[in-house]
Amino acid sequence: MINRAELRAKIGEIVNSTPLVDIHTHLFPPAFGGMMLRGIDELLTYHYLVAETLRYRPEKTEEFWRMPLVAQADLVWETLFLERSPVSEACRGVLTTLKLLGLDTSAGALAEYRDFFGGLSPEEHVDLVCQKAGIKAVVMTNDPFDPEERRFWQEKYPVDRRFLAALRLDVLLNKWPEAAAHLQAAGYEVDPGMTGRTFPEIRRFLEEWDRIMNPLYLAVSLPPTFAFPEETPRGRLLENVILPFCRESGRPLALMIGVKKLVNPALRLAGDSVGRSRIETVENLCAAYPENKFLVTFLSRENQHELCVAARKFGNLMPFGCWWFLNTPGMIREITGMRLELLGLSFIPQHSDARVLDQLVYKWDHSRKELARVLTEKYEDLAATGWQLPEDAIRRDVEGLFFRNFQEFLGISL
Ligand code: FIX
Ligand code: ZN
Repeated sequence: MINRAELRAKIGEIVNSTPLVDIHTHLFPPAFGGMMLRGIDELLTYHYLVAETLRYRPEKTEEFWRMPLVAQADLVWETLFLERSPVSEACRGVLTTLKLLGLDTSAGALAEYRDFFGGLSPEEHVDLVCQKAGIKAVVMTNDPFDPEERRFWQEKYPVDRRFLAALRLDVLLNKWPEAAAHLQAAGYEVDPGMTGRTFPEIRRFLEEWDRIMNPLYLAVSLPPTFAFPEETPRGRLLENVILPFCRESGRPLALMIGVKKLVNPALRLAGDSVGRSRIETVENLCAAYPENKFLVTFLSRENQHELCVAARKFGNLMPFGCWWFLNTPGMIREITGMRLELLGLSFIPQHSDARVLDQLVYKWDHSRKELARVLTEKYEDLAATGWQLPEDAIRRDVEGLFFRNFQEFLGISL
């Protein structure tokens, strides 16, 4: 008869101690200067918390954006932590991070927290957070159309091997006229009508940035209405440039589907919403391009089950993460349980989407807790059949979920 308490404890220990690769973040290493966000004021002004704060103070929205960062953080702290209990996932996350970094959350002393973070060099801070969160490496979101970021790449920033690149294509695929103007200015022979040498020149652009960044994958976020095939600039670029490049370079294409951009522009980065997407689009791509590899995450809860079913049909489809509005304990449990039941261990359970270095501490603490809960339930069901579950089998499974599935899907070793 299994000893449930022993099994539960063993699973928890393995999940909490297994290092992981965080396959999608918006983090940058210290070499990227001001693009690297860290510390309590950046934690408190995370766009999730800005949206929650402005719900209580909608009249302050325009004024909020004119405030200096510290004043914004003070307002968030006052609104969400002092005037009421910080029960939301994003609020709880700030407190989990402070607690796990050894700070006294009962004091509620912002000045003390500011002193603590102010005393850490960027390099020390990365070491501390990666150790606390059990991080082997994070994958960044790298935009070759961003003038600030482009400068760091062209200055050949010193490499921190814990920060891996992903080539982000949102401007190219979702804002073609802007991208065409940028590419023309950069000396590529493209035109908005996509005639002449436009496709081979965009291929040259991709090859140039692939050489500079050495990205693990190419990525794009897409609206719920995303369809393929599609006679649009996006559809033509995918068919004629992106998919051939990914196939020939061996780079997966990450499709992050279901974002309704700026439904409330006044909230800026916090203004995006969610819509139910069409699984047929993913099925069409996986079926028509069997040599291509697709990392896919949907933003809508309603797309999760059909993503699992589609992944059962296509080995070149790798579901990943509980993205954004789905990165909550309840959704992580629901989605991970569904994936374990339909896909076994052939998926990537989570990514943090962290924008602030310190978020890795809470996002992974919270996710590891929920993953351990769901895995325990499934292993208990297994053990109840008499199946043996030695520790090294559980460790092998968790390493698969936390980094091996990703590196095997990429066809590399991280
Ligand atoms: O497209 C994306 O990478 C999204 O994750 C972001 O745009 C979003 O703002 C975010 O950070 C969600 O967690
Ligand atoms: Zn993201």
